[in-house]
Amino acid sequence: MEEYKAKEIQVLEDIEAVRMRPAMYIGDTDKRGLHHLVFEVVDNSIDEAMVGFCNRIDVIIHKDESITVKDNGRGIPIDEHPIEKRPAVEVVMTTLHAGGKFNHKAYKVSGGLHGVGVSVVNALADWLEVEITREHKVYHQRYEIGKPVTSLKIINELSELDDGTTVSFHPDPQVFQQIRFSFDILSERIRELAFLNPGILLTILDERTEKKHEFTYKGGIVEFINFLNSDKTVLHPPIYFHQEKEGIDVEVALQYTDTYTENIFAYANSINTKEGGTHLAGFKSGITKAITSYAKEHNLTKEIEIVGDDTREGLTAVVAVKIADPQFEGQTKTKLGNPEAKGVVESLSTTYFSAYYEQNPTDAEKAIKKILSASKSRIAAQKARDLTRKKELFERSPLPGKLADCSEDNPDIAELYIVEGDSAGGSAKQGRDRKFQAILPIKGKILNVEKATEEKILSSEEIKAIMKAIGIGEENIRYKKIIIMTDADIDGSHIRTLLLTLFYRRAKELVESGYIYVAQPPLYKIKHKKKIIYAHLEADMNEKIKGLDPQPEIQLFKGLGEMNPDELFFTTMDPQTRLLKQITLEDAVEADKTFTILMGEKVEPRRQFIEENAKYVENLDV
Ligand code: 0RA
Repeated sequence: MEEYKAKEIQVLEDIEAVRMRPAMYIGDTDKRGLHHLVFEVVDNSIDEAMVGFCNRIDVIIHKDESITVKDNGRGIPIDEHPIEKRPAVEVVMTTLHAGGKFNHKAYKVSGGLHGVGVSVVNALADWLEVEITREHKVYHQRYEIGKPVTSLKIINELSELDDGTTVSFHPDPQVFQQIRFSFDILSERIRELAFLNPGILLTILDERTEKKHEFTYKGGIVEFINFLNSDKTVLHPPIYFHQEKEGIDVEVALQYTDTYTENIFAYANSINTKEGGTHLAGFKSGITKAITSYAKEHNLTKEIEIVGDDTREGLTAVVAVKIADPQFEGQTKTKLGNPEAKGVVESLSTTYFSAYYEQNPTDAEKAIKKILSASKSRIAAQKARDLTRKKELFERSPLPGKLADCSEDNPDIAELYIVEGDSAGGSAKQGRDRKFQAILPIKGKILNVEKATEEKILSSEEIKAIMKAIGIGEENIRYKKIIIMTDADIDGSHIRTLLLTLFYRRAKELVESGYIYVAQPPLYKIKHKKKIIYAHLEADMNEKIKGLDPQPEIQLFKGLGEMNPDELFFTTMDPQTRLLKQITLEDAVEADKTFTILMGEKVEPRRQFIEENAKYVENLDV
């Protein structure tokens, strides 16, 4: 009895610790932390798959924002824990870090914020239910805010039932700022896990929308590369190696394309290390060494110096390491810190890629030709940059001339409107609140950076003005709200897409941080007696004119220029009344593919995309 009481107190203390400082366990209590709960549960099933007992994992987002994760593994053990005198599953669900006790894998998929254990999810869920099938018996237990509210009970027994574990939970609204799961965020991670764990079937179903994805890839990270590059022109087949050295398991696949973007995904123990780290540094320096020494030995460099950046232009790569005691660092704990990983990945990459290029000289030459053109473009761009820098020093005019800046210099408060056309730019300058709203008019179709070299990009006046105004490439950016304001027509959409391509390819952090917005000017203006009503959508307009006398006068705005300055401010720029669309990055893989398809060199995937998506177009104003 004393023992039992002591355990109960321990459980309460653990729950309290997690609820007092949830960020310590899951990063934050916002969007990231919310989705982390699901990954935590899925990771447990992946562990079971990695030891070979599970080949299917299903994730369901329910209408009430609860989640179910179901696997066909052995089932969490239900027998009485010898010391705790409670069913093992209850111990796992209620005690911090209990999971590890049952784990006998060589590489534990945990560390940092990851693998904190399902008990953390339980403590942060207003309810959680676990259902375990073992030997045709179904066991069930329910918890509320981390505490068992029922005992583990057999609720079914059927000979046809397979073993497995099902965990369902609902995040506690008292803990999380908002509870709304993103299908794209969950789906990206689940697809990634399918690539990293070849042969496992992972599915995700969104019951709110009936959207469903199923992922299974036998080819692992090589298939990942094929998937990433499916709409790009590739220069050679994917190159792949898998080897262990000094206790670190290293798997790398890479392929050069004719694009200008670098697309490298790095993982440590299946965790997407978005902030990079030692394994990524080792890979980068390994590939640079292999390329530069091959180029030198075969007299291919033509006196041009190749640097690391050049070797990654157009490079798609996946680097996945498994390491016994991973150290996760960085702001979001997604940077691998283990120093030993650098040397191991570097030496394996250098050795393997050097040998590959020696054996496949045609592939090597194609890659090196591409890299040399990157070097030339970089050197030319550097010269151009040096020139403008000198000019700027001389003229002392660091900000672009057509920027109408605001007086506020705190980037948390200051906003920049990038406006299509000089006439709308003029209205915006007159109508704005000059205290915190800056206006940068742009001429129209800016350069498509997807298809341009560094040199070409840096010689574009329009792009230079945008980068300079925001402070891209400088120490601090000047605005944390960058608002794209274009006409609601085809040209406007094109300009908006070109700007988004610029930000996504050249200043991804701005997109990742949620600093990019799109202004939503109204499409309709309804004059009724002395009242003026604005509406964004046809349905919205119809709703608003219901009950008014017939012949209300309706004007369709063709462009921003049709609004006078006060009207433009009131409808589109006034923080009290405006509607802004924030651009977020939920699925980086999908975003890369979309920009490649829409803005890249290949025509066929674009034609196909347009054909497939034409049915979603509602307003087409040509
Ligand atoms: C440890 C031992 C055993 C199963 C598991 C862990 C397990 C945990 C989870 C979490 C989600 N799904 C899971 N599936 C299995 C089995 C030990 C045995 O049966 O001998």
